Amino acid sequence: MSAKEPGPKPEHKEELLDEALDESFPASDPASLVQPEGGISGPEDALQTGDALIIVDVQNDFCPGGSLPIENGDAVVPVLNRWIDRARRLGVPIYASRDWHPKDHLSFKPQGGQWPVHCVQGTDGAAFHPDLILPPEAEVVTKGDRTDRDQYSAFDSTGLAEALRGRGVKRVFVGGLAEDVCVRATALDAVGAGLKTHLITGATKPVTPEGGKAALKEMNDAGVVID
Ligand code: VGL
Ligand code: ZN
Repeated sequence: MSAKEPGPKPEHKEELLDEALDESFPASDPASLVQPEGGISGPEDALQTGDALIIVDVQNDFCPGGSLPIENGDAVVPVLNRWIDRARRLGVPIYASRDWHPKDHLSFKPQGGQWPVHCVQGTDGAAFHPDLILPPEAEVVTKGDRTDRDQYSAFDSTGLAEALRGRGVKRVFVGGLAEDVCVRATALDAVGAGLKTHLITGATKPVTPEGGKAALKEMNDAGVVID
């Protein structure tokens, strides 16, 4: 009889550890990805002082289970949380737009419009996705709140361009929902407002794949940097 218990084989233990590391880190050398500020490196490292982060319509109705669900719409949330974290560390302003319709909005099918009833003011469907970590200093940009017209762009009659100019913002990073509707319109207007504009491709999803493709081309042709 040996004093030692015949525990699991060492090779097995190492395999488990390797698996655990692979799950928590995107690359094989985790230490190289840790930033001095304590973050993990990723595309959001492109964000710098003088930029702004624009998060478009990450609301329950545009996510699975909502009334105008976008396939994998909620997949943008963890990615945007990393961008928000980076923005907070740098003091970069964060703007979060919301579609905020009256219950008889002209874009709704019962009113003869194109869309199912969605993002009705004050409803759970109009709330931001519960996992989106919006800090208190994030500015909410409300749009689509007039009965008789739609506002796909976060720049449409919201004062956003003026607010960005007032803060000296020269470059914006745009993500959210939907890539072929409100993200598209917002990114195109950002270019129109003279801002260097980047689309965060890892943080946006389209209503339809074809719409997404067309929107990407259109944004690219307009000068949006497709990251
Ligand atoms: C949106 C459809 C209707 C959007 C808003 O936020 O992309 N899409 N209203
Ligand atoms: Zn809408």
